[in-house]
Amino acid sequence: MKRLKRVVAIHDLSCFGKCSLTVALPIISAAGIEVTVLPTAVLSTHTGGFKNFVYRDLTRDIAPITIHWKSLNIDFNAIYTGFLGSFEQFDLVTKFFKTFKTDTTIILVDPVMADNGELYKIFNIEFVNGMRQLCKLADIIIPNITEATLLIGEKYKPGPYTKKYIENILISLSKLGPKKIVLTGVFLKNGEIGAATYDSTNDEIGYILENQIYGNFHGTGDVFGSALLAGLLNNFNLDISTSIAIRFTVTAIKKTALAKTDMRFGVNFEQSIPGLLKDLKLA
Ligand code: PXL
Repeated sequence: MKRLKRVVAIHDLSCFGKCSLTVALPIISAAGIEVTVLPTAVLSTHTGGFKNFVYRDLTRDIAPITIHWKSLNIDFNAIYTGFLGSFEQFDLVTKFFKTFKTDTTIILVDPVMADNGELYKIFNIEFVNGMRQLCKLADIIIPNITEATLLIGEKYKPGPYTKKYIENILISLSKLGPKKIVLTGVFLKNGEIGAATYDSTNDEIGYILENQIYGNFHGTGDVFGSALLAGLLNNFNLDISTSIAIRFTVTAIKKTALAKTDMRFGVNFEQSIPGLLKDLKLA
């Protein structure tokens, strides 16, 4: 039996309100991939819609953790970054990439910083510049439309979008450096939602669109990113991995909407895992 592939997930640990590490760890593990975690911060809840959350920044632990792992000769098939806890973490994560990247490592950066036309309240424009630098080092980035427009320095525009508009964004993003882009929150007409993919190595653009379920469900970007990476590491291509991840995310949102759970609490991805494993041909 071959050894498991291994991902290192560099995100915060929001203890309540499923997102970031509390979804990356179970989803990627369920897909047969070992997950190492590097928490960027510990929060009592995520920052989306909760007040007075506890926020413990772990910036000063990142370098010693990197040095310790290097001394153990650990290697990673993929490095998956999400919510970073401070501006200083951009340099530390860049060093982490340099320390662990090999010819075959996939660096997937989710530039978590904004949604619905707004930067998350805890971040400022300097943070956007840091994220842009980090994206330059990635193989794949998975921004939503708000993050994408911030990265390329354009004004946010609410949808529906034209294919021309989306394709300009994808190409501008690829000019930053990453060869592959998955842009989320795309819709060409009202009532649908999904992603557009761009692979600059063969200049292919794809759209994966589903019926929209209204509401602002938290943590769905992380559910999507985790399932996408699970697809890629199980050897599916970018488009198939994206459609598997969208199906998984939409199923989880539907279950959550039916149960009328508080949208801040996260989505029911747990009971959607069997379907994900079928799509990944693991069950
Ligand atoms: O899901 C993105 C995310 C991750 N981590 C924290 C967040 C958010 C979005 O609000 O606040 C702490």
